[in-house]
Amino acid sequence: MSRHPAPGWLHDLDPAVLDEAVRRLAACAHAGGRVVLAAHVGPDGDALGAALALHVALSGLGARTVPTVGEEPLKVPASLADLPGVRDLVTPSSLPAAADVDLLVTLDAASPQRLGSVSKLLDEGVTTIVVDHHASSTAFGDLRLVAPNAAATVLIVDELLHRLEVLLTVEIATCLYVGLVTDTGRFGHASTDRAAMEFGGRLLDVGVEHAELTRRLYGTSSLGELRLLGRALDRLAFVPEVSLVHTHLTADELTVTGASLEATEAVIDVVRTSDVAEVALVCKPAPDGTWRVSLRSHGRVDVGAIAERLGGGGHAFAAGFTANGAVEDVVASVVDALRSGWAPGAETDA
Ligand SMILES: [Mn+2]
Repeated sequence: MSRHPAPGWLHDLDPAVLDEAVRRLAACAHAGGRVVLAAHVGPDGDALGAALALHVALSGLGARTVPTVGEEPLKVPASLADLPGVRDLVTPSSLPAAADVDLLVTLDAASPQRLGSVSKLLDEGVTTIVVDHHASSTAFGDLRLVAPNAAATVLIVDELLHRLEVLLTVEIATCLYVGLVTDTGRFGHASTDRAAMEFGGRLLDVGVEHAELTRRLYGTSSLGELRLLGRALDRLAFVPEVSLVHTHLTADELTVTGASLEATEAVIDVVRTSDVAEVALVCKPAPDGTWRVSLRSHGRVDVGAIAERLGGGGHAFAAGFTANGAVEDVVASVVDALRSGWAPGAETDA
């Protein structure tokens, strides 16, 4: 049943827990049970791709699946709006009561907080399978499939589907591919390994239209988004002492340019290309008045550790946290964290 060769990240998982998760999912599907599939709030391609791949596959096996994101109104990034199953997403207020849910599967969410209001199902004791690849994952859930060495959560989902003997359709493979290509930075991040590359190859074999998907994910910007990028780049600042390049956006700029909050996600991808800085930081205004702070590292600094210290989380090379107050103070808190020592361990490409 296992792949040739078995992917290295598989060693992160407890085989007994993996078997039990597969057994529960199969039993639930065959009994027509109800499974809530929860992507994290502010869903990215990996979270949404993982949830929707499971949604399409498990519903095909007979489960009554409820894919969801723990926030409303539901905001799916435009680049992900055409994913198979996206129209089936249910808002948290329309979720079934805990008593009517047989299983909760959380996807790419490192903590209950990342589940938004779906976390109430956890609190109410619904049996929960955690599927994730964040090393920072907190100890929640009943069956934990957390593989920090997996380049994306969709790889773990693929393993589950393989063990459930689900044949990948183009629909399922498309969801999985979007998770893979976004979380590996188009196969460019240090997390990209042989398992990720081979997974991509298998998905192409299924018939994923990868060039069209990549164009939709990365190759299109509205005028508002480009203007927003201009504003952000215009106020770019460099702190040589800690090798940090940083910028921010204001809520007014979002309004004036007509760009969506999701468009701000693209800013960090440009800022991080700076050739002088090890770490990139972008502060984005969230609708609730807080700052959503994105951090990226080229590999010598563990920005996941810094984000965690500031109340957030993520990976060694890509992380984030939420902050209040003046943007200068937010930047100062990161400078302080960086000044207190280069966080070790990121260079191993784990
Ligand atoms: Mn992920």
